[in-house]
Amino acid sequence: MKVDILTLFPNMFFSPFQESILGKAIQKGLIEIRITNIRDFSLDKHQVVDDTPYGGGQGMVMKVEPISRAIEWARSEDSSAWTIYLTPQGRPFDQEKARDLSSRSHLIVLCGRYEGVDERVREMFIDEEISIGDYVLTGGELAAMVMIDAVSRLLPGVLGSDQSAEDDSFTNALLEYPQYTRPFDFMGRCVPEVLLSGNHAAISLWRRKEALRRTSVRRPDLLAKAKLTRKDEELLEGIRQGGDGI
Ligand code: 4HQ
Repeated sequence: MKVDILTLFPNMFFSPFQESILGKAIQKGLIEIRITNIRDFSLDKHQVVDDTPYGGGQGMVMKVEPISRAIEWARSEDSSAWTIYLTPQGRPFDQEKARDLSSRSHLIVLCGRYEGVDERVREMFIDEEISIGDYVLTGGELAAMVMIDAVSRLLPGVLGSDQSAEDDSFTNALLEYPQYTRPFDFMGRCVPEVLLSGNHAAISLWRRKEALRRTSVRRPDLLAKAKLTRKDEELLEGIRQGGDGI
């Protein structure tokens, strides 16, 4: 997958994309990320990229011409590229959207600063507006990193064989079960015995029950949307009756 990032702050991306899983995916050539400074596309002598809003009001608006040139340049290689603008006004990002985007071969991601971009950028050059959540960031850069991270790990070969994208929370619409590693006893708090039993069926059942418990307590909205089996309903009934922590 090719990803073009258009930003006024290219340096923000260097370290996050060089580390760990994403860094390896880039090294392996599974993802190709190109970071471009929108300022390079200003033809202005002083490389101006923003201006005051028509109608007055506070702050600055990102100008349409440098952005349009940057997008056209990024797109010139293939017209199939999908252009995204990150904004709180966009559609909320979720795992389903991550999966959807992971099937594209070329993303162009526009990061806004200040009061955002001239409306004509959105009308003429943006295919989709996405929000990573109902809060206000200082710019679209961190939002772009969040989105690209979630999309990248779904690409074939990015996660090692010991990490599965399919097992995660949200892929099966439930929160994940609790995890433990050594020591068995930490200050008197022990790991649930079933996890040491070697009984894989019992372990799977315990994990499913704990995932259901956690989801019903913390995210009942997710539980309502989840496709539950009859066994799941039984486990939930057990949780409700058992009074074991819920
Ligand atoms: N911003 N999800 C304002 C966000 C944001 C979000 C990006 C701040 C765009 C102009 N982006 N700029 N939330 O808060 O994506």
